[in-house]
Amino acid sequence: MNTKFTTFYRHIIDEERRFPEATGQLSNLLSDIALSCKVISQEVNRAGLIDILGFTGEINIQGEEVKKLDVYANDILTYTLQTGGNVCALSSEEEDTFIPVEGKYSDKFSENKYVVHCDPLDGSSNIDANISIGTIFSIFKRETEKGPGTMKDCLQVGVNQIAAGYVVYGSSTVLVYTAGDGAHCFTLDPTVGEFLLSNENIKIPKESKIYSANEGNYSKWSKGLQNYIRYLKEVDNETRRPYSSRYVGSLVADFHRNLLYGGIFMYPADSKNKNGKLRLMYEANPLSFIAEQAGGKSSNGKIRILEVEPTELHQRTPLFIGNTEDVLMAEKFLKED
Ligand code: P6P
Repeated sequence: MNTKFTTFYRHIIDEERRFPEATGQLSNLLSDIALSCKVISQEVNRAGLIDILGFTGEINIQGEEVKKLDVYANDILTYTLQTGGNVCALSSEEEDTFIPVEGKYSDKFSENKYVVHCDPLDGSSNIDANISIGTIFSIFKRETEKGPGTMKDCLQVGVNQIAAGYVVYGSSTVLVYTAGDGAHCFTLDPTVGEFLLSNENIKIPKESKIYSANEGNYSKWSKGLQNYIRYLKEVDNETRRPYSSRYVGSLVADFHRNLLYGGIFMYPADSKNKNGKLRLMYEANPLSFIAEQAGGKSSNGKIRILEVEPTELHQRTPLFIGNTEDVLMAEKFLKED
């Protein structure tokens, strides 16, 4: 495909053509999300210039100080999703519970078909240091027939995802998404305001030598995990060890680098946080869908993330994601526990 002028919208319309029964709602929904992220990108890039930095003084459900850009990104995304006519329910890291959405049209063919889980601005603690941050989204088809969505529509296992993606607000703004037919990367050209295809059908490089983890938590990790980290630091040319440690502390930035360069990202459970820190529905599930579409693997250390049955909207999960070979090796060491 001539990537020079393949916009995100052109790409999703071409994807839609594969499904004759498509009503166009998914294309419209993905388009709405992309538009929201263009607006968020503007604000993120201007944050240093206008007095939008600093704290609103509010505390979100995660017990974290909420920065104004978090609130802004959440407002933009939740407004767009609620008014777009394609979503029956949505959840956000910034919202205590899910938001049911009334149907916009009457006939059943255009019943709001989708559910969206999102992290409007992940890594926001890095905003003031100008470190890359991002938006993550996960899309399911509703389970109920019609009307406003319910918790049943929201709490679905990851394998049910219809589409997923993230946007990294970094040196440039890139969007990576999958609708189940490969993972594709688009770069925002701010002069025309379009996401242009920059990397189609991304595949995680076969051989990696990067690991990403917050080793400040080492003393709280299990023996098996400590042994795995020590294994990665041993010298063995055949297995490309020692690996390089790369950790930004912003999930989308760490994940995106490993997706393109190869590597394993870990946010494990520890003695203080039995389920780790990251959230299943709007962090682990969407990135796991993308990782698998790119030929990688993602697990909670024992089972495939996409097969973890959710019980709560904001539930946490340990996460090991990236090269299949690396995730399998990590799981092998964890079996020692
Ligand atoms: P730690 C950022 O706050 C975040 O939610 C993710 O983006 C990131 O991967 C993780 O937390 C970093 O956590 O404990 O290493 O600072």
